[in-house]
Amino acid sequence: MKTTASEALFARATELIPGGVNSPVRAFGSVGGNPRFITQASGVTLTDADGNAYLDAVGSWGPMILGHAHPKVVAAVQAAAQHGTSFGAPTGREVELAEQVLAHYPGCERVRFVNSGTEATMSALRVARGATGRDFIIKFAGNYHGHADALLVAAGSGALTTGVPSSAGVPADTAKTTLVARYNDLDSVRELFEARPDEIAAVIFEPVVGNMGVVTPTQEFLSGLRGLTRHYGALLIADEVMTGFRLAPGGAVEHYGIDADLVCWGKIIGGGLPVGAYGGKADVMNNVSPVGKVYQAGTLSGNPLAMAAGIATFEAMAEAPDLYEVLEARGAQLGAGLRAGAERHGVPVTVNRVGSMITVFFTEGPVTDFESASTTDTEQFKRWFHGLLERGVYWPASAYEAAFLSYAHTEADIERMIRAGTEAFQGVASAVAV
Ligand code: HOZ
Repeated sequence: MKTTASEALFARATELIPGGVNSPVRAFGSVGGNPRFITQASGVTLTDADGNAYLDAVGSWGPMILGHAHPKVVAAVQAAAQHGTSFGAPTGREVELAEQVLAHYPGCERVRFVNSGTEATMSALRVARGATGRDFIIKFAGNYHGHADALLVAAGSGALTTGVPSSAGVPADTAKTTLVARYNDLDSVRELFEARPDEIAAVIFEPVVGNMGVVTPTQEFLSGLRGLTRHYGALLIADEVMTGFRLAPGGAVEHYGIDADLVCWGKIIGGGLPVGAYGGKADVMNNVSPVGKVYQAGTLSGNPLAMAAGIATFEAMAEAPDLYEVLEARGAQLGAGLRAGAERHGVPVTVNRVGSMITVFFTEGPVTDFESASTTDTEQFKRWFHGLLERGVYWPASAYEAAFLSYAHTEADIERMIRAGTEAFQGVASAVAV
């Protein structure tokens, strides 16, 4: 596979941009090799600067639930752009998208649009602190909620991939207010509440973790979190940036029946344009300025192009009544196929999946929390990743990220992924045997 154009671009980029990328995992640092510079995407296919085509399993890390460059979304963005790209003033599209988001989350009565998932979680925390008058928060090891100071403690995703789960540059006083519990372990949460019964503003969590690879919650954990937060007067914040509108129309909140006080979204609601949002009950959200005293603002918040792309995405999703069945069927097919492929070549793996989010951990498992996720063999993953890439399958370049499927993936695409994955497992097995 010729990669000279990507190599030349990466060489130029590294002289201009730290690590040559604008988001760490893209640099291929943990898997080695040269990142592919993408020139275009359509449906399930990515094309790089050398003209190589890849079957995509990343889906821009979640937004592309319909596949890339969906005609309806592209047309909506083009039409919106003709009328201006930013006004810094309210628009009807914001109202329309807010109606769409809230209609799917009956527990939420107000929503505020921002520009990224990071802004959404950061703002939700501020609301929780403003509403409760408390400073401390609880997060879970290996959960990732964007790169705001308070949340870059024991973080997953790129922070975990690059080995800096607790970032430099976060003031010690800020990090001190972030308490870290263990995912799927209620006792670890209870202990933190018992030590500070009146000081914890909120528990923030990924209802399905996508950022230490896919890790699912137990029902007991979910209902226990609700019970503990209620008992201690703290808010429960569900970070649905990855899972919102992906696991079900009402995301993980609907899928698992979670009663959250605040929900954060991103990715799908912007149809691939930069967007985030946070919402909740009116009494909680009315703490936000200009109604309340919690300040949060943004020149590009509610941007007309992002709103248009989000609305068009919702319309196209509504026109696909079998959307969630198809996503589940493709996910199940891929999960079963990869498990069988690994078994055929004697490679011990744990495949965690919910709907169209999936991770292959190179470990016996089970993988239920950060400690067990960390047992994945990153050398084996690396080999497997490159095995896929050489065979034209673009998988997340990290052992600790989720792959995302789309409605555009056909059974035949998944078969192709399984074939490539199985051959790549053979490569892993031969390397182990040497
Ligand atoms: N850390 C992001 C996914 N969890 C990756 C973002 C990107 O590199 O685009």
